[in-house]
Amino acid sequence: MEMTLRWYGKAFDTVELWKIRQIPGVKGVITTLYDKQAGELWSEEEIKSLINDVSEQGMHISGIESVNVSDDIKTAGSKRDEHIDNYIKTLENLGKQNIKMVCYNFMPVFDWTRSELARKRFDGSTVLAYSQKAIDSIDPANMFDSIKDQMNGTVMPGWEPERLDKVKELFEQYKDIDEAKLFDNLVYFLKAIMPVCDKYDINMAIHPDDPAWSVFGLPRIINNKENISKMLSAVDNVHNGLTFCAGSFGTNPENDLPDMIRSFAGRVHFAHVRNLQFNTFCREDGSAVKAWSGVDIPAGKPDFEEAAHLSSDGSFDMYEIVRALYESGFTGPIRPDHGRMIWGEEAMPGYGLYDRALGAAYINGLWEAIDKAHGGVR
Ligand SMILES: [Mn+2]
Repeated sequence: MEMTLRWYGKAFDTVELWKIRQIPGVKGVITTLYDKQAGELWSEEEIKSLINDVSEQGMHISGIESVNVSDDIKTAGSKRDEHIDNYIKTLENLGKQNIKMVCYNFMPVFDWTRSELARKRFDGSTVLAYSQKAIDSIDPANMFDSIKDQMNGTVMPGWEPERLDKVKELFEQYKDIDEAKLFDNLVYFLKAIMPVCDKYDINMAIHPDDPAWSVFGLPRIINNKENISKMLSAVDNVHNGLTFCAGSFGTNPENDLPDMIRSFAGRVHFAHVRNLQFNTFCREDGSAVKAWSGVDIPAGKPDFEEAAHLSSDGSFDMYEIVRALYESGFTGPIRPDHGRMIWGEEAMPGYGLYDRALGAAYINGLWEAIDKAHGGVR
């Protein structure tokens, strides 16, 4: 694996690259052209300039998160083929610059959903949190208003004001899209881009839906082992792979994360590693669940908050997650995911420097220990 950190680019990120470079073991960043709209072409010049911004700080780009997929591609809208052409050319331009991992998602309307961006924890840190009760009481058209004051003046990915202005139109665009149609549109997209991925050896890494169940009645197709298997076999090409996001799949405690990692060995091209603390959880019918990690979660509508990466701070067994990555032969970029806001830092919620740096150090420690227990082969 290669330890990396996500970075939103010079113009958008509150965290500077020279600081990221001082995190032990981090030489690569995961980045994007943050001001590009989904469906737009990324020119070679723009990509070169991004590479230059990173390399002048002594670092390199380990992958792109994300090249966003447009709503027309997701809904088979009138501009689908035009946008797919642009996507193919973008991949070609990235491939020519030796960028070989591209993360994307196929979620309708909202890239991810949380009800709070700054819930206070027992230690005074603040974290992103999800309460089903709160979500159930929000009109999706007002979702942006409900959290915009918590963004610390930043623009969060998937929550750009110009996009959220169009929320009603977006819901209209998705009204006839059920899970089967969304899946067909994903397969259509993947089949169209596989030739350019084969040519440049680009690993596509779809990001799971977050949370891993339907929100506001929107369809969800990348949320559990069964659906991932279906997606990987529908386009059975090694370049059609997965971002294993522990925090997203893990929103459903019945998703056995180590088992999923092992089952998808060879198709996991990117890993997001983080921990969640469950306060309550139940299935839609109200029944309690047994969490894969063995922790007891009181039954009740889903309520979880993001925790520090350390296992004992949340509900996941992080050692088992990292061990499954190691033992399944994972070689791609890995990054700590959302961090808590600590030590008075003001940054994009989830994307401050301090707690993500602690996360990187902790994951590196787990990896080293697991590697040495296996004889230090990697
Ligand atoms: Mn993630």
